[in-house]
Amino acid sequence: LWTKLCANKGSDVSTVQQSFVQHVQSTLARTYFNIDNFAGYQAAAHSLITHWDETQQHHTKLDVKRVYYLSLEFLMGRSLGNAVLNMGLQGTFSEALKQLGFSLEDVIDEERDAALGNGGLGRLAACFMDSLATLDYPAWGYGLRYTYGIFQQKILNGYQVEVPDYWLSFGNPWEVERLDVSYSVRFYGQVAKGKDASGKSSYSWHGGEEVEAVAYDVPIPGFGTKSTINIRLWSSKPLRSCYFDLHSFNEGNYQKSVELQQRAEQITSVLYPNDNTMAGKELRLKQQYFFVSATLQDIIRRFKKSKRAWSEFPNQVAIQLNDTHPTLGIPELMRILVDLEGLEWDESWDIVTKVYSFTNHTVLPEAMEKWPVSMISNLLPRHMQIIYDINLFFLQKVEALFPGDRARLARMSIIEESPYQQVRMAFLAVIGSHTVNGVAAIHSNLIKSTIFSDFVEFYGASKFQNKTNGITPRRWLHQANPKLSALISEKLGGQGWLTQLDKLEGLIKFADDENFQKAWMDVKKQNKIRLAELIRDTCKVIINPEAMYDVQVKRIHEYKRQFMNILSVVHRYLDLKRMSPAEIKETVPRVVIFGGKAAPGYYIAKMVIKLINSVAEVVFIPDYNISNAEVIIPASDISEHISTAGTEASGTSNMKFVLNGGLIIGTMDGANIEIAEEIGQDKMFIFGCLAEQVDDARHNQKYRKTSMNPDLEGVLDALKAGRFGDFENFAPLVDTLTIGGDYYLISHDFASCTYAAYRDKKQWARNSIISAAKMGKFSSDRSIRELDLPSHDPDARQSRPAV
Ligand code: 26V
Repeated sequence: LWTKLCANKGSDVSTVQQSFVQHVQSTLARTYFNIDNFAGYQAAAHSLITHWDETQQHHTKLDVKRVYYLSLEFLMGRSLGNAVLNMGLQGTFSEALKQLGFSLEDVIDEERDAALGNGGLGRLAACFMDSLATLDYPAWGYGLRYTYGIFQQKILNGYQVEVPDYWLSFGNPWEVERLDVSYSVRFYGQVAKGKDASGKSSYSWHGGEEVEAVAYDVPIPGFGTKSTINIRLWSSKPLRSCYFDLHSFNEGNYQKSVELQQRAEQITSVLYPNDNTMAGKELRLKQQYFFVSATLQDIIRRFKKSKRAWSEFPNQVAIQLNDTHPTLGIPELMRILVDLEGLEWDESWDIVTKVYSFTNHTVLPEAMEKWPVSMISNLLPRHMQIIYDINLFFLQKVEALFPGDRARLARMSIIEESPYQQVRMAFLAVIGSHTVNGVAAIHSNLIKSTIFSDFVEFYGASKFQNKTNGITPRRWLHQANPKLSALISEKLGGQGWLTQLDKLEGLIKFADDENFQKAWMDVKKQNKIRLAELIRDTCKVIINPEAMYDVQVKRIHEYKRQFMNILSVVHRYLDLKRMSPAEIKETVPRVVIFGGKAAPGYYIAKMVIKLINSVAEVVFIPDYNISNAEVIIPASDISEHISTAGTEASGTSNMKFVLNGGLIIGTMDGANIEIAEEIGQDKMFIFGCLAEQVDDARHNQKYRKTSMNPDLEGVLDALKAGRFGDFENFAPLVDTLTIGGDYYLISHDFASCTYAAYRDKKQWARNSIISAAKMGKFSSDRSIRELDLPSHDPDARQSRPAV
């Protein structure tokens, strides 16, 4: 009977409507005459997720090895539009809602972004989940359910103001609360040393405080498959057994008893908004341990159901660490195996290193996670001992291979000694993993020759691999740019390209076809009008869709050089002021569009925002996020990816822009290099210092062996003359170029960064088409296939039983 009832899932208009109405009435307890677009959104979401839980049972039945993607960040954006497209229900939902008096678009617009991430790293995790589901991998994502996502950015008087993102205030229909899935997590306390039955030393960690981790599951439907995978997000709660600190309560100290409860909830309260800088706060360390403790308990509980021996754990479990943030999972798994399961150290270490692999996402020194030994000893005393032991056994092996090389031991030690003892999380991650990967070819080579060079000598090069990032074409073209998607499908005779992106190459033969060029550029024009409307509504600025749109949207950081971009805008403006009317007529009208958040404590980045807003005729779109990115990216003619060579590990928006027919201005950095390899350098505006020249250029800049670029000097003079408001404001910014030694080489790269032609419209259209057509490599499906994960499930590829 159950099977019969569960199988009763039609995907026709009337079944969708029945489900919708049922959710309005019973889930939302509303009536049809009292339902607005927001309730429409909620009911639609509930209708979609009702029957999503079959893939797990299927994988359990198949008893397959699973891959676990551990990430402190998932930058998902909205889900409704994506879900209907992935499930092939766009037409049905659109019609079903229309007949009920709703527009699907308006209903989609009611959803708030799930913004549980900072930028590239969090969005990559989200793209990977889409690909894992689409490719039918038996995968789980694990993360934290922050009560507050990345802050909302308001611009007041040109300055960034941060507003808390209380994204759950009206509920979240996409999550399933699993009160039955919860674990307790310990902090602080003591380690007791004892002896086990055989007389061997044993350790137990006790005391301190405990909190509860409760699971919330977010289903991720694959595109064109019935596979749905899960992201399991943990929320912290007070331990069920001690909702009140009874002792305090009995003493009449009500205040204190509630405090404990609040301390527990604080753990998953807020996403740390630093991107590429390490703050070193104890609460962040707590988040990381809370996360890995709950996740490993869950993974192990699932493993134990199969009643296998521990030696089989690596045949059943693969864990990918998204940066160093979940690295405490390494000593935590050791603690579980040695202290709780009674395995020998060597046997445990063998298991651990077979299970973990680690992705590095940055080489910036300020982003490298290091935690004070004193802090870890206090918060996680047993883990600190285990880290010391891992280090000891590791350094003994280094010593055996390189006898007497004291300097090498100091360089490779997990513990940095000076100015005070700190744990180098990246080294712990390398030592505890079987493979390490970078996120673009240049970056993977760089980590081998810089931060991990000693480890390459020790382990051999094959442990260090490259997995160039990718993006999901489902969200970043099909969903964000429906008109271009339709045009491509029409030309290629179907939607096969959405799961085999290499098929886009089929467009090349139309690159010179004038009708196709026109259709292609028409779509761009419509997308530009859509963006002009967004800018009108959010910035109260009217822009001209005939002008070239020049876009730089990404987190604000000195290494990304938004400062250089705005200085070049001022330079072109000063040039225009000098030109005759005839000359001005020859120039290409250009609208320069910026967007991006600065970390709240990053003073220089915030001043860059203020400067951008002080230059008239430049648009700064507030609160750059996934949802407005979906409008901005398809509308760009040209976009800026202009980091100092060797600093941007990969970048992923560069891929999104080109896939949507935008050209790019970029340096030879990150994935720009591989994009150039695929589409041809001639189709990009490439400029600037190469990575291998950076050291020399920096040296020369710092010791003033090269003088400042004269155009740049002219721009700084205009700033100093107060052309863009009180100079005092901007003095610290200008100082970074002078007394700061211009570390990011703005002067060095300034001459060549300013111009891009847009005059020959035909040539532009051709370049745009060919570039997009050659983006096949940059699908996140390709990245996932390369990750060498447990094999996927060929039986899952049947059409989805829908609602
Ligand atoms: C670092 C930290 C340090 C501790 C506090 C919280 C926090 C949050 C984020 C980060 C940044 C990690 C590095 C990162 O985001 N890298 C970016 O990764 C993208 C995906 O691989 C890549 O495309 C970008 O180039 C790279 O900057």
